[in-house]
Amino acid sequence: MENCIFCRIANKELSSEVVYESDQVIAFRDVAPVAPTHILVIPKEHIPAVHNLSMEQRNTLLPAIFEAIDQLVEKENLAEKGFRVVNNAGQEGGQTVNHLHFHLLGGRSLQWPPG
Ligand code: D5M
Repeated sequence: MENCIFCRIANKELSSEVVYESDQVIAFRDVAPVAPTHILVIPKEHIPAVHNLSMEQRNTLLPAIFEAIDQLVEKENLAEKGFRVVNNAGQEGGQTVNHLHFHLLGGRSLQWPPG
């Protein structure tokens, strides 16, 4: 989608530190990390937010996204100490980029509840 920053990253029109890529998914380091590991995992296809996924996309894309997360947890050595997967949806959910993405956070002790 034109003017979508994450579509531009997925299309390699905008540079980013890519840490994982498959046919359907790309993952890259967040430009403003809030933890030692802060990776964004996104579908290459433009989907605005998690509640916009069609049933077919839920069955195909979500497994592909969680396969990426699984591999990144291994690669970043996050399993032993723990990590967090976050999806912000909509304005009050804290979503600032309207292209579905999952934050993978780890490498420090994470607090709960979020603000
Ligand atoms: O998270 C959106 C996240 O996207 C936020 O943590 C900053 C990050 N971001 C924004 N632009 C870029 C680029 N160009 N590269 C890497 N990361 C980026 P949200 O859940 O929507 O608040």
